Amino acid sequence: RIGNIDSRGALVVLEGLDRCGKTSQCSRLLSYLEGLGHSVELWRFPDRTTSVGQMISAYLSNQSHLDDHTIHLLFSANRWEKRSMMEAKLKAGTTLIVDRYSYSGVAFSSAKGIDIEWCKAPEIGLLAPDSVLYLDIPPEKAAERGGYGGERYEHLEFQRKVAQCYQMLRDSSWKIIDACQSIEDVEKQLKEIVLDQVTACKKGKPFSLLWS
Ligand code: 2DT
Repeated sequence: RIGNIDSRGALVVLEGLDRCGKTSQCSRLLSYLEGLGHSVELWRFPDRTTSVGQMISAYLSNQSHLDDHTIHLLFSANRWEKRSMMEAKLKAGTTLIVDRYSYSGVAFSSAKGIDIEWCKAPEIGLLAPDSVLYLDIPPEKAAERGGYGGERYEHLEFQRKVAQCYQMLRDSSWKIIDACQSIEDVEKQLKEIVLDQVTACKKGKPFSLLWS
């Protein structure tokens, strides 16, 4: 606590289709903020290191088969098991750059035809991001980039459905970034938005919860 404000870290989430460039932008943001002397960590969901995460990983690599609702709840459980650590880090002043979050959870499951409200329900009460950076790319363009790794969801047809489902989740915390631009141009825009959020959270911007 500085004076009478609760200074904290920012919760910044990157979302988008496979091959939109999320992961490399996350690491660029990490080094940028570190360079400015901020306390910052890179997180990703699914977090495959936990026991729930290992079940998810086996499912994604087609080593196991699970009912669509079951895997949805496991993805959500994987966020819930990290929730208290997330809140503690933010309160201690650490900014978290998070590669995928509840929006992936809802977009990928509702793309299979599960009701969107049902998909959102288990996410209620998780921390809401201060900013959702959506790296916008047409599914065809992303597919052209190649390197789909052969995991369960890495097919153009399914990615098209996911893109439509993401559209329905946009709210005021979203910033849509054109991910067809050069890596450097995308990076420049992301840095500006993230630095603004880090500053706002240092000044005591209150937490909010999903799903709002
Ligand atoms: P990567 O590890 O390559 O990002 O792929 N997914 C992710 C879901 O279906 N639900 C979720 O809640 C999350 C976080 C997106 C992970 C794959 O898992 C999908 C791609």
